[in-house]
Amino acid sequence: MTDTGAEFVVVANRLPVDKRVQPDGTVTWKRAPGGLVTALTPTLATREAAWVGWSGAAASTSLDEQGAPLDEQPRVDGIDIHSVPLSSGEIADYYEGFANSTLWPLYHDLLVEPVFRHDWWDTYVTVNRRFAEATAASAAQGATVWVHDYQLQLVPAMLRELRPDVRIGFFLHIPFPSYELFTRLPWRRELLEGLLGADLVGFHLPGGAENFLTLVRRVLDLDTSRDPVGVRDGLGSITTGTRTVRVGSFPISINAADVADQASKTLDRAAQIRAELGDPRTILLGVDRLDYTKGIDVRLKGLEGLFAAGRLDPAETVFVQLASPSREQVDSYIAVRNRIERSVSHINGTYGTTTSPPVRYLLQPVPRDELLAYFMAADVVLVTPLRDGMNLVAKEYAACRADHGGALVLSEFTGAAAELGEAAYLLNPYDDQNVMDVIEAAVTDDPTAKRTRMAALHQQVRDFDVDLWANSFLQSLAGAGAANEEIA
Ligand code: GDG
Repeated sequence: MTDTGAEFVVVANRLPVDKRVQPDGTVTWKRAPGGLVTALTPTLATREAAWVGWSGAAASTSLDEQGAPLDEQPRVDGIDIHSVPLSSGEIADYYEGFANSTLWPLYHDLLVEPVFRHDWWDTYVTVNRRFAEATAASAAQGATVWVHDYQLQLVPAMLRELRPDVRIGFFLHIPFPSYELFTRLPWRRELLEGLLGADLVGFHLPGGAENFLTLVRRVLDLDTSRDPVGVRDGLGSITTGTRTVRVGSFPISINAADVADQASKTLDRAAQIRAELGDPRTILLGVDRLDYTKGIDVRLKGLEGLFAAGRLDPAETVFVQLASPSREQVDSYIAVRNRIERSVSHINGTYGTTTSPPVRYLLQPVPRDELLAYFMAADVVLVTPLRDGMNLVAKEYAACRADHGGALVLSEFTGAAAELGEAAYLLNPYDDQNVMDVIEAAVTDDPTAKRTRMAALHQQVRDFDVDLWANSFLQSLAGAGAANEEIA
């Protein structure tokens, strides 16, 4: 780190690096592949940058309640890494508890019952303060700070108090709920006030931004704009005592050109995958973190229904589900995993043979190149969440298919449906009949119609890529920050 701190600071729950401790005790840090770090690479490369986050492992020493010091600060690929330590108790209460058993289900339409616990909330406050302090210590005078996601909603206000000189942007990667859902939270005021420390609060969709404006107006009694919020444009605004907070919609995307390029190098492996699967007529594919929001059970049920009705032939169809393990200590994740695994073995037991089960299920992360090869091998990719902020898998598949092959089945309840809904095979995951009809259509439709759809999907993700997301957010943040500095 320079003596004066970084001019651009990313604050996210997880660091973009993995820490490895060798048998002799030496520590090495390696860049971890991840959506956010890929998205921000061009921005990080052009400025003196820092990243504040958690390593993913429990701190070995016990932590001071009032805010433990940073544990380590390596520099990896030109980025100053500020590792925020969490004890195993804090991981249980802040991460598995408040973030993933309270906020995650509440913000995803109560797909499971959120748990409200005051002790979890207290730890969320403590950990958010630790992140804010680490950020305050790492940012240069007048720096731009970009805080990410639901784990850190109190950081903007805490940081503003510590460092009134910095510009603060906040982006939420998951849906933002309606007044009726959000106000169940005993800490609704505190969370809204936390976000209002930012100069710009961004959401994927205008709907999330508008929910936020309504909540601020009704819960905090502040003046807000009432016009519809546009996409990357037509920002909403909130007037607090001394500042104007801007509110906008910035749909995240991917580096589509890079994904297409990488995917084009996997064609041999894609052909090999097809052969290894027994060269079936149709390969269907699902790629998800194993999460109850993703609707993995929805697609399994649809497939089973199609086999049962004789509308798809299990002898000619293989469905590959690549599931990466996620939040494995949380009860609701254990439950959905059990449901999925029961369903997989039921389908294979009923419709398979000993040598050719129609479902191939992997519960392990797959290397990036292998994932792209699966996208190239797939005739249909099934993206069927019950609720999803955006869903990058849908965009990655569209980016891979520069050959205009394949077909995308996409749930209406993803953010991606707002942009890809016209050309994808759109379904309502809550309607059993519709799920079966749409999967069947994506398999059996006329090849020319499918190519036209995929050409449109591919063009959409090429035109609206991740640079547009990052640049439009950061430009809006610069404008919002400059306006507030003038007022001050
Ligand atoms: C949150 C929001 C929003 C998955 N399995 C493997 C693997 N992946 C990669 C995918 C994709 C990423 O993980 C998952 O991104 P999603 O967007 O689909 O979902 P969340 O993790 O829930 O992300 C979501 C996102 O934030 C960004 O704002 O879109 O709505 O919930 O890139 O390809 N990658 C590899 N192996 C795997 O096994 N290499």
